[in-house]
Amino acid sequence: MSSHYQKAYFLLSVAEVQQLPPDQGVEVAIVGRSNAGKSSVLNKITHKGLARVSKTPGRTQLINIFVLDEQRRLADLPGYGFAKAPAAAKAKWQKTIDLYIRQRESLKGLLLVMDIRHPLKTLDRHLLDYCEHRQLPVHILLNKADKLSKTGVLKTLQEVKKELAIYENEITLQSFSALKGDGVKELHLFLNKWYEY
Ligand SMILES: Nc1nc2c(ncn2[C@@H]2O[C@H](COP(=O)(O)OP(=O)(O)OP(=O)(O)O)[C@@H](O)[C@H]2O)c(=O)[nH]1
Ligand SMILES: [Mg+2]
Repeated sequence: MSSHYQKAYFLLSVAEVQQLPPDQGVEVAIVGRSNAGKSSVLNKITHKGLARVSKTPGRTQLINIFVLDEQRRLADLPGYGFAKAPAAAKAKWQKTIDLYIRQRESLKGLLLVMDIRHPLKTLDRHLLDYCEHRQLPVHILLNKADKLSKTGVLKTLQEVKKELAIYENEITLQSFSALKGDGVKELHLFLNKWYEY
């Protein structure tokens, strides 16, 4: 059922992990390179207009917390890999994400959003290495699938899957289009498991 997700509402934005809401229940975080479509994915799985979608990459600099119910949250994390970001901002991102993943006990797993045309970039791999180290489950969305043919989508899914075989933590993947809505049902079903709906 997608109704759980349609009820989502924005709670707050924080710059520091210390400002996050109480660490209880289940939290799922959306991560990925700047411009991969994190905010668009969030809108698609909840409702339109929840997260701001920007045309300028690197807009989401804060951790935005959305609430599904008292025990379930979604966190939209700042995007990484924005070439024009100052070094200080990049360092800050790394520190924040590192702290967040390390300390957040309610964090059930990461939704890693990648542009299907540019999967597994260096920073995505760093993040996956880190998640493996911390034994954190990751569900990968190959977003913007509308930009490829059906064959192209299947081919990329296979190639990425092959590359993920080296990881020992739980990693799953699917194609997605925040534009067209392809993959939403599959993602809801997947999230239902993490949220124990
Ligand atoms: N064609 C296509 N475009 C998409 C899709 N998802 C997102 N976009 C576009 O990609 C751009 C970036 O989307 P955002 O959702 O703002 O990306 P983001 O990852 O949240 O970006 P930051 O917050 O800057 O890190 C926007 O112009 C979106 O309209 C998709 O599935 N297909
Ligand atoms: Mg965003």
